[in-house]
Amino acid sequence: MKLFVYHTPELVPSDAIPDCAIAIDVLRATSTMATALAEGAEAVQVFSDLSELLQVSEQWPAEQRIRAGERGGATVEGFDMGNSPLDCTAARVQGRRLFISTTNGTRCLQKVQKAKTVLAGALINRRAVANYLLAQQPKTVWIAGSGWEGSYSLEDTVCAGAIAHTVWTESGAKLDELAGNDEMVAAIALYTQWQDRLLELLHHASHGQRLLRLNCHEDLKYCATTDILDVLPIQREIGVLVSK
Ligand code: 3SL
Repeated sequence: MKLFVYHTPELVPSDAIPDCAIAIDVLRATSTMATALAEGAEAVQVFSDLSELLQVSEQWPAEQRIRAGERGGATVEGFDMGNSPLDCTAARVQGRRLFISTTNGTRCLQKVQKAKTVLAGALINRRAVANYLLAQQPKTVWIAGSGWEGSYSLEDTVCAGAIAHTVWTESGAKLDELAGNDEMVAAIALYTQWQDRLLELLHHASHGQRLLRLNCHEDLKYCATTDILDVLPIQREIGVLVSK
């Protein structure tokens, strides 16, 4: 297995297709998707475009859908919810499809959607993602951070490092056998430096600070917690993720 880390969707190669791609948006899209599926959502369907989301979800029975829209961290007017994982309670999402569009996370998923297997990873389901890689041993794995509008995000890279670190230490592989690029080694270094202070790191992150200004303290706490959900969001058809 070779693990490649890309910090933003823009850095993901367009001229190849990996065996497995993992989209990461710790704050907060992939944390929200994992939570929705863990709480019993039927599926998560992702859109980069808000009007396309409205058009497609309109054809779905109203009582079986929930529409989540986020721009700049805030809920888009007219949508059922924004992008807080804490809003994904069973009472709200169970048996429903979550139609979601966010600033960066849904764009990242779309960038890797042609991979043979597409997963959504976050700190909260790191163990489930790592176990999948350890069991399935895909040859090439791309771990793609969502970043923020083309820029690097600390929280996505530390999560990439957390996944890569688990695979490295538990597979018994040598680092240079496993590393597909320098970014993967750097991501592991970031994770090992901060693994016991992930919440503090999220407070340093520029998007963490943006969310704190929006009073999302509890979201940061939740998204900084590792391995609390045994759920693996996996793409069943283009743009539609279900729980494996
Ligand atoms: O950028 C995104 O996709 C979002 O996750 C941003 S936010 O955390 O909802 O503000």
